[in-house]
Amino acid sequence: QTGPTSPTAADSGASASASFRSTEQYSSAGLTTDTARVDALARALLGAVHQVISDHEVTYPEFQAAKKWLMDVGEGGEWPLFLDVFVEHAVEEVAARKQTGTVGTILGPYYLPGQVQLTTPATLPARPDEAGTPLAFRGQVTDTTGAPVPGAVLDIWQADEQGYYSGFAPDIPAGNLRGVVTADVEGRFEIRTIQPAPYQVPTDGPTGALISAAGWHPWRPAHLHLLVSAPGRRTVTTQLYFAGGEYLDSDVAEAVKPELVLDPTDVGDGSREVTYDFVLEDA
Ligand code: MBD
Ligand code: FE
Repeated sequence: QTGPTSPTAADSGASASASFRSTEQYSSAGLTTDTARVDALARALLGAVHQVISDHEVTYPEFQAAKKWLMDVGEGGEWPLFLDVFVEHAVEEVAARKQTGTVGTILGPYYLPGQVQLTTPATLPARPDEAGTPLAFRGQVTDTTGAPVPGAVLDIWQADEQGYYSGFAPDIPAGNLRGVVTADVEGRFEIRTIQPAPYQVPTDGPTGALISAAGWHPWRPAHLHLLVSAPGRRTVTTQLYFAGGEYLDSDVAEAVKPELVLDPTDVGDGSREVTYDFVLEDA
């Protein structure tokens, strides 16, 4: 998947790093002054690394190759990509142990705050010639008792039919296939968009080099990203996938959960529709 409009790993890495640094919400929230916690985590992490080196009899050339690769990930701006693909799912699974309501999954590196605000029924910003099967996505946001949640907001972003995200690929207008949709007074929403394509980790950067050197595949199944929020409720960060789609059972980011798979029906005019309801627990 390369062509004149393909994002380079370095460009999308730089954008993802800039986006992460500028998204206040995620900047310093994890900083701790708890020395015992830092000691425990740093000791365990380094201990795990030492154990791998010992168990696998890692050589000096391998150590130097790893050092170079780590430097390349940083210089290419790929830490957000690498960490969200290979590590975030484990953090999310820990957080999920204490959650009820709609199942969450990872945020990923391509969220951008401050997108166009829309009201249901909403059509996501798209190019006049946007390729892809039109999809009408409808549903309702309720609380854990099933009561409608007024004032629910769905912040949605997705790849296009080539698997590229606006803001992280050249030649896609800013804000394309991104929007912040306010539901009606009963939490009902309708969002018109297109079905995204699977996403491929850029193969020309260090993350792609590792994937290829290890003989893995670089694909995520097609997905919609959502942040679903409402006053007084815990925001759900999730993704929705498509039944029958490629890579559902082998997501490189290990972020698929069976509860999150949509099965849209053909309407008959070449478009598809699907209903998915969200449940938000109390904050
Ligand atoms: C994506 O589109 C994504 O959702 C994740 C989690 C990682 C890399 C690219
Ligand atoms: Fe994604």
